[in-house]
Amino acid sequence: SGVKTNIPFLINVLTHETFLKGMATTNFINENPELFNIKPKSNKELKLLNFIGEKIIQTKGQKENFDVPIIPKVQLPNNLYGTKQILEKNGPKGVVKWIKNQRKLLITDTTMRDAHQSLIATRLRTRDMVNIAPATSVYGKDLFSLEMWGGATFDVAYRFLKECPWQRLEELRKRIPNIMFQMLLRGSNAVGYKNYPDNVIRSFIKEAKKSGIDIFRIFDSLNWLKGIEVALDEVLLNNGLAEVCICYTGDILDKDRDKYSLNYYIKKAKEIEKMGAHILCIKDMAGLLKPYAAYKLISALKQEVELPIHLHTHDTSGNGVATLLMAAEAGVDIVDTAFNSFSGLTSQPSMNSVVAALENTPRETGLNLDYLEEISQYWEAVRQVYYPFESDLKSGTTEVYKYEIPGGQYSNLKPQVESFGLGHRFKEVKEMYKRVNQMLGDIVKVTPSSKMVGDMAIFMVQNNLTPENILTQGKGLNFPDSVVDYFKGLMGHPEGGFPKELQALVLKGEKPITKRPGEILEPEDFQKIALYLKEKHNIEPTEKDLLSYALYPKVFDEYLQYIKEKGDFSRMGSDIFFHGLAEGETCEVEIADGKVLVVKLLEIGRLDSEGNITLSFEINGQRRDILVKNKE
Ligand code: 3PY
Ligand code: ZN
Repeated sequence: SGVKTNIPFLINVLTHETFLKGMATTNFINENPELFNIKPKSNKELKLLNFIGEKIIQTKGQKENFDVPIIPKVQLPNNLYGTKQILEKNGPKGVVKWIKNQRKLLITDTTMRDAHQSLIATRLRTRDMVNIAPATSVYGKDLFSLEMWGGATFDVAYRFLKECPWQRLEELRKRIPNIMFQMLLRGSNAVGYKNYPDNVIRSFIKEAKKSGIDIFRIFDSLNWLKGIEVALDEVLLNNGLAEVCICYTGDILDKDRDKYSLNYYIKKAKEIEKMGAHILCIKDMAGLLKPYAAYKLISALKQEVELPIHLHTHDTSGNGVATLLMAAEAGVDIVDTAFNSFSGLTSQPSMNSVVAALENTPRETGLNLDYLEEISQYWEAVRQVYYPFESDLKSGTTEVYKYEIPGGQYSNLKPQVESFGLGHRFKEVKEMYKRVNQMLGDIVKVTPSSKMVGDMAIFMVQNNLTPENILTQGKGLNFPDSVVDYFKGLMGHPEGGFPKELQALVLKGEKPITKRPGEILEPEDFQKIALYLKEKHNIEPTEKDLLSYALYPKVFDEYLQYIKEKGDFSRMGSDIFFHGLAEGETCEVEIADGKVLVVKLLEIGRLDSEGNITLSFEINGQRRDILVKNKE
């Protein structure tokens, strides 16, 4: 009777080749003992099924239908020639000269970095980038650069996607040999949220360059240029293209706000030119640069400095394309855009729109709209599976001019506020963000200073503090770490200095530092890290591993542990990675080079009395069952 009620066994019988061919004799069962075998065969199989099983439970087996992204078929010519070749042949100075000789508006695509950082909480996986890389290389051959690394993508890759950011860079480099790669580097914070010792910054830049980065876009979160000296020096030493930012804040058209005036920007631009940068970036991280202000700013800067100018903005207000066109009119050299389906809202303005707008004008970009459309359509289908990470912002909002919250933070602040149980007070937090900024003396807000303002705003709402009562009510309170670091001078120095009374309150008598933080931090001991990683994870660490640990010890530790325990699913399709399988659905999963498993979900069983669910799969034609804990 055991045999009769054993459904998995029966399925094994019914799907067996011999049985299907009608050749099963009375000895069939005795001759095929594997018919009783329904447990996963190998550890790898088990890990894979456990991973998929957990996703199935998370989505309660309700997986939607997603469009399959269509990868344009391209012929890779062997003479692809682009900005990367100009850099290789003529060096950074040659690229600068080439930029200056262009009449067309040069275009950077940010889809693989800032666009997904701003729209889907930085979750875009390497696999989805790698699949479209050859087509990007051919159809985008006239792009100036791809911003595809840095910012928040580094730690999110390890932390949430369980994949290696260095590998992403190298895989893309292999497939896109002709377009310059660009990264966002947070000055002395590298790709983190705090100041790192100088030897970490230097080693990070060296490795990033070796792995394929050409342009380093460097900024300091307070426009404190001393904070980027080391990074800039190292980029120049490694023959990289150094693009140094002025972060844009305020409104140069508003006569009542004179702290960040046109003169402020001109002064900074001249300093940056003197420091030896190759390109000047206007980094409008919140999308505050209005179209006519862009015209005014770029016109003035083109008069005052020789450096090519690269404009970065966000479309949060809905004015992004207008800003880029006005900047083009004023002579900006390069602008940041994203493929249409990853553009708009808190992301960059649409590349397709800008390219179309400039057709048959003196600044025509040379990019082919039909080609761009095909790549956009790929990204449109890819984006569908990432819907759990979308913000609920449905249309642009001019509120951003009031609150000055950067693109990435805008879509992240709400979940952060909700996690403190303050979801119903979100509007108050935004208002407080603005008031905290004023209380701090109107500062530049971009990672990590923006996070500090956000943390402080939440803290003040939580504790019923206001700028009026903080000096009395705030006594004895422990302020968020980011706020303490800021007042200690660990993020550098704001224009106009710190408000003294508030600083004393937060630091509780501790003295702030006056030097560059990197000057007082102990150099990182990479040998010690190497020993630790060898011992703990049994690996021969590469330079890159050492750096990843130095930057994010806990995150990197957990990543290595995860890969060891649960497995490496970086080659799995994103629909499965995020949503599992639907009943009856089959997928192919590459678990190692060339090793593909065909997995089908046969059935989601019922919940048993111990809170477990049996999931029945078929792997390469063999029935396999696993038991998964139902997490309610
Ligand atoms: C980052 O630092 O990640 C940013 O995108 C800042 O604008
Ligand atoms: Zn940005």
